[in-house]
Amino acid sequence: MDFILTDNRLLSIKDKVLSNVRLDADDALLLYKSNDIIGMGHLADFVRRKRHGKKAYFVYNQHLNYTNVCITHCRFCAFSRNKGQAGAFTLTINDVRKKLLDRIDEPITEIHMVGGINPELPFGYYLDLLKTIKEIRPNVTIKAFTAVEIDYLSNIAGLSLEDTIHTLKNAGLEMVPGGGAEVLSSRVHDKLFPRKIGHERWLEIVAKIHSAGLTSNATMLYGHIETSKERVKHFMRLRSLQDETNGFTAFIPLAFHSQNTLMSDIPSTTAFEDLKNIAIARLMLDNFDHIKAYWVMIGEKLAQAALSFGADDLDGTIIEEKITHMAGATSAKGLTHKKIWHMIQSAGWDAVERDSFYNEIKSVKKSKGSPEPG
Ligand code: V47
Ligand code: SF4
Repeated sequence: MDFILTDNRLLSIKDKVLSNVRLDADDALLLYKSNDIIGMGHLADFVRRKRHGKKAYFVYNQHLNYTNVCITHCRFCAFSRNKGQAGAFTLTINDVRKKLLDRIDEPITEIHMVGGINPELPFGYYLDLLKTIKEIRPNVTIKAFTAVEIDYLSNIAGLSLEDTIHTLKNAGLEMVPGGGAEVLSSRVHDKLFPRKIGHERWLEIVAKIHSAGLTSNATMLYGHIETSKERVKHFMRLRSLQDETNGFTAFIPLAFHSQNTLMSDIPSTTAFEDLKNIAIARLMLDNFDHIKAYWVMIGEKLAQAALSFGADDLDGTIIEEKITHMAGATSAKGLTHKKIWHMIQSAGWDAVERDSFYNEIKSVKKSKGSPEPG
């Protein structure tokens, strides 16, 4: 296999990739230092094709944010509000019911649900959320509550983490989204999100989620104050936990949007940086099956290109996104099934609709005149 590398420092990484040798932290740092984005993209694409061939995945999902009232005050967040502040909201169980019924005719397979840390809500509310979703849509997978929310729920329920996870699972929780990890670094934690759990607790909770038989995703919020070294440490921490539990499904790099946050002076990430993070994630996280290019954060067009830089998944239809749009995202708030399918096919990949666990729902080979589903 011939690779075009313009940075000769990447030759040793190429040799490792071709002979299936795990990259180390120094390799990752070198990749971050290098400007050879085509070279590293090519290597990441090689790894991605070995795993998934020409398939590129998406899911028909609906996002639900049950509250944006939050006492955690992360500096990077534009979504949260204090109780009573303009723009604050908390959905009642009936509001949730209505949001689900509004879309009941669409073949949604996943509900992605997260919210702020709102001290007004009792543990029973969270169980009611899960039960209501299952009552209205018995066949969807509920991917809900980050490790941060699960930590908080165990406090208010007065239960051990194990019992909290077990109770949520019995009420319908099937998978946990990757948020709340931010950057797994004490320095970044202390500066940006000191009231939220730190990396040790995040990893501990995720390990418990996995040992309870639930899978989860992992994210990394990049493009603020974190250094390359801290990003690399983040990858190494995730990779070692995955070696132990094999419970992670996908990794999702999240590009920081600063508008309306306490860090609004930080400029948007560049396409160069976004693609680089996707490629390095694919090369470093050799025990993660999937790397998602989250189109909401990097935009539809760049997400399409990211499929050739190591990503194999675009996430989904979403329908109503709040967290990134309140921070200035200019992407659409949701995509139709047809549009996301077209994004993938027109980039030269075979679009595969999947469920939350990457079981294939519909697979359409690109061929002249093949009808678009949906
Ligand atoms: O944890 C908050 C991030 C995350 C901003 O698991 C911001 O499939 C950018 O975790 N700019 C929540 N990011 C979103 C999330 C997620 C999204 C899509 C799919 C999955 C999955 C998980 O959003 C938070 C935080 O890291 N975030 N504010 C901001 N201003
Ligand atoms: Fe609250 Fe989450 Fe926003 Fe932090 S990122 S302030 S925990 S809603």
